[in-house]
Amino acid sequence: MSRLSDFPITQRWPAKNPDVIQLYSLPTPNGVKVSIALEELGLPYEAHLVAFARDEQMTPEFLSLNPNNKIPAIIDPDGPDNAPIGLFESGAILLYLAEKAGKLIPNDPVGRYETIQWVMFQMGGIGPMFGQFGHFYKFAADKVANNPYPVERYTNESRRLLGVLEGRLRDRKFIMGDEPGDYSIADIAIFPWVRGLSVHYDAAETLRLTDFPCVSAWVERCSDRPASVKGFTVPATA
Ligand SMILES: N[C@@H](CCC(=O)N[C@@H](CS)C(=O)NCC(=O)O)C(=O)O
Repeated sequence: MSRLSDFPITQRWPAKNPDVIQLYSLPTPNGVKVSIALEELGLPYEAHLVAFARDEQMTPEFLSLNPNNKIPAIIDPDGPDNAPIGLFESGAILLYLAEKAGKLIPNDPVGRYETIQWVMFQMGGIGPMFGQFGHFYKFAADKVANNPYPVERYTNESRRLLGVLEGRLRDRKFIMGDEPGDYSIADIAIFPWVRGLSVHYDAAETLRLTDFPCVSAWVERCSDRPASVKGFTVPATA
């Protein structure tokens, strides 16, 4: 598609500023990864709310951009070869934005692949496992009231993953290193999910998060950044 207006999603969510990146999202742990990255990178963007309460992720317009009916998704009107590019999957979007801006990912190949490795650790481990934990522990608790197995399984798996992070962060301020410049898309991919264990699932006690002091200090460090504070509120839900 050669113009932003060629993307059917723009019929339901029209662009007020068609020259900037269009973000289709909701402030969930997956959604805020992208708003936080956009804020950190200083890339201009326009955010559109995809309201789950109205099942908007299932509309033909949204599915035309992401057939997998999940936020976040973006269109960059100024993609490769000066043509618009549409993308879904937050890990792919983070990589795209970091490489477009030349920030939040190291330039050297080893550091770059190491960063991608930790982004994938979030995409394949933290996201799906914490997500299942939250489902059974909070959102579908009534459905498993007589069966402790799902909560036990995902509690154990979530704690195991937190242990992996604790090991990584024991001697580093950020996933990729100790310097302020080491803050990367690996941090941005992971910390909103760990924050969500308390903020979205109220599970700090059940998961005994005090066993992971380096992880907790890192979540605070990342959450306090101005770009994170702003990114948590995008798109506005009211
Ligand atoms: N692997 C995807 C996961 C995205 C995802 O699970 N998004 C959720 C919100 S956090 C969603 O859109 N759910 C709507 C649905 O499943 O209908 C990514 O990282 O982008």
